[in-house]
Amino acid sequence: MEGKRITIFDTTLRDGEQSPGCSMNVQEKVRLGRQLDQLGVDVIEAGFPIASDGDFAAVQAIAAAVPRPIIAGLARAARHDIERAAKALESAIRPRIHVVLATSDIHLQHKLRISHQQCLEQAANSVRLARTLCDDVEFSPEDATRTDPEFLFQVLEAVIEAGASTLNIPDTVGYTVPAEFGDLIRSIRERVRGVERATISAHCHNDLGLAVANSLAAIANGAGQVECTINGIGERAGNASLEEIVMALRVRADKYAYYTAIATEQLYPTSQMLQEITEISVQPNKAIIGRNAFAHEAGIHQDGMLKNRLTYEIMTPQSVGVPDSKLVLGKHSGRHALSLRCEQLGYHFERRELDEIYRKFVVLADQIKHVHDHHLLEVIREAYGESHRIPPGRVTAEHAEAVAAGAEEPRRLFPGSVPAEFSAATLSAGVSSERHSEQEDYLWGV
Ligand SMILES: [Mn+2]
Repeated sequence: MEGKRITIFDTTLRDGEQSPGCSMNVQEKVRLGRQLDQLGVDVIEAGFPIASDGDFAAVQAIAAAVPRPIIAGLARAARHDIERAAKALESAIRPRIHVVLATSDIHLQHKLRISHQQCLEQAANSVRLARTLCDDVEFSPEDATRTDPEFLFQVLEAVIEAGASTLNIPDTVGYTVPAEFGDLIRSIRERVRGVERATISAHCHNDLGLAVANSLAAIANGAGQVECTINGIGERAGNASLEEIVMALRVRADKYAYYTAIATEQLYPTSQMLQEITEISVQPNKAIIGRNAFAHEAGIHQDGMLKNRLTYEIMTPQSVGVPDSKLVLGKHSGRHALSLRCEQLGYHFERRELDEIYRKFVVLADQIKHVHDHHLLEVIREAYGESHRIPPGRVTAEHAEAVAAGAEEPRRLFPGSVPAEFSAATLSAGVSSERHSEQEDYLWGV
């Protein structure tokens, strides 16, 4: 691998769990923790031990069950929090205490009611205390992006001096934009005394949909760690999505000279596990791991895909662990895709015959959103019965799979599944029978 290695700090179990409806029990957290280990994350933030006995137990259990990654526990800048975090991390091989204290005027005046001077002292003292309990201490100035930069630099200098080795810069409220956040990271790198002894980290929220873009801007300006979550879950609009950051760096290695230790083919399985545990699905068009992320329906796209995947695919589904990209048969599909599906189902048609199937298919697809295999089989049998079955000797690998899956049973697989209004009359009236040129294959769905 070329370029600089970026540390992936996963906070699915801490910040992610703070999303409404995403709480997990200890067993579920350990299960996901093991999967995050398979995925190859560098740091697992396992919880906030002072928050509840359940959180404490989860951090303890993950520290014991997942030995490879650094296991982090969150603590506010207070003695009891820090001691509780250290206690929960006792059995971790590589523990990290993550100390957080707000630094913006809004938070200092309205939430903490302390002065700048008190904030500076509390930050440094807390980090010093944490260092007596743990060699690896990370400090986060909460609401950093709304903090006066000069004061932010002072706080960062104080915590480096006190022994923090990671300086995490949170965009707690998801307010910053890429150019601004990149500038902030660069100015920290240039202006903070002792910064070369520490790793700068980014922690971005997605309130404006910019969490991943902001994280990439931070990396491009010197951040060595990003904090992110699977499926982008997290407070409010969520955190930066781990899978999007990792694949942006990987697919655009020509633009970003950085790499991660993530086993990308574990992205989809990890995402699926989280959806199963939380019973919260990602939107179908979610980048990388959404149901439609590798689905192609438009005819021109399907035709291109079947000829060469590079036409419409910038990464393979296999590279992120998705079984295969799906050619969804819908009303925008072309003949090429339809013909392939027919073959997969065990039927071969000549061009003219396929036209007939295609016309019926388009009428049906107008009525129902997704044409499933059993619908297509009924269209085929209504038109041609079993006369176009591929003889057993010519069975292709896909055909064999379809047979194994029971798709070829000589009966109506799902009786009554075709809408009643889908009759022979609507079929013949639906589309005129003029010749379709090869070019027309592409026009459907452009
Ligand atoms: Mn957060």
